[in-house]
Amino acid sequence: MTTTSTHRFNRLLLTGAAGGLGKVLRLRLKGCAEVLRISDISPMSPAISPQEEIVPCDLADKSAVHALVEGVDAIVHFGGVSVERPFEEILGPNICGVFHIYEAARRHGVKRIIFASSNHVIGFYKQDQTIDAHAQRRPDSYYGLSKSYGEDMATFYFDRYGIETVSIRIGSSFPEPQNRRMMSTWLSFDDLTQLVERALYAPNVGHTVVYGASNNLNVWWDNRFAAHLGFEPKDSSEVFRDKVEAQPMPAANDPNMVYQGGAFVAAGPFGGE
Ligand code: NAI
Ligand code: 15L
Repeated sequence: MTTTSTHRFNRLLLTGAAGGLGKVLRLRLKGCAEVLRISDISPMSPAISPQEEIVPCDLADKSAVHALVEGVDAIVHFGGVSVERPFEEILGPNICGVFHIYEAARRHGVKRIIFASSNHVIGFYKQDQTIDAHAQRRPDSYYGLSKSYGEDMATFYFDRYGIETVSIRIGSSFPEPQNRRMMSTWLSFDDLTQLVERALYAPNVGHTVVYGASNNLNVWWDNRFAAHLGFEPKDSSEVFRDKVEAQPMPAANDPNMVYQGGAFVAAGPFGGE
């Protein structure tokens, strides 16, 4: 998908630019801004055009994040720990990091943030339940808790300072669904791109929570509270069904077959106690 947007933003910040989704968005968001400032703690490949600014940064470092955010109009915040880890490893990048991003946004006048939240905010719902954005959160991991905290941060900074956020509870965004669970949670890169663009450009989003899934046959998430974004996923995991169903059938009580969050619900405890 190519963007149809004009250069609405002067300078757009993308965090997590060295990651799986960051690499995709780095290429696909370039039409959204005069300058795309990309950042990560991990090495990033050299600038692909003069339009890119590469700014390495540790999200846990408050002053570095404040310098990173200075001069940007909007933030696509995809950086951080993206899987379940011991709490101490999540704390700096995800919990302190999201605070640093919002506080820097306040200080530097940024008005819109797109937050890469996760289905692991609601991972303890069962796969036979359909939930909307108002369903009580049921985080399935320290990682899911950190994303839940990020969503609360977004609500607070909108209520207190008017900074708007779209929190995208991404399902599973990979080139292809990797297992049966992902037949429901899969979000294609084209649909991810469309959703991030809608989130950047839709007016008056306040703090909107939207589930990020493609137009899959069996989706567990109802996006009616995010209808104002105009997100219309085009892809479907159905084209991968034969390949996925060629995998051995897991046991009926395998978390990947029971819970929306899959294996994350069974991770830990850490530390051997
Ligand atoms: P990823 O792990 O490939 O990328 C995350 C990036 O964040 C990495 O490049 C990493 O170096 C960077 N990072 C980690 N700690 C950092 C720190 N202290 N300071 C600065 N950067 C740091 O993950 P992926 O798949 O690209 O996901 C991107 C975002 O979307 C993450 O926030 C993840 O939680 C979220 N997400 C992704 C899903 C998916 O299916 N890919 C599903 C749900 C949420
Ligand atoms: C996530 O939040 C992770 O970042 C990603 O690596 C996948 O595990 C995804 O959720 C998923 O639930 O499939």
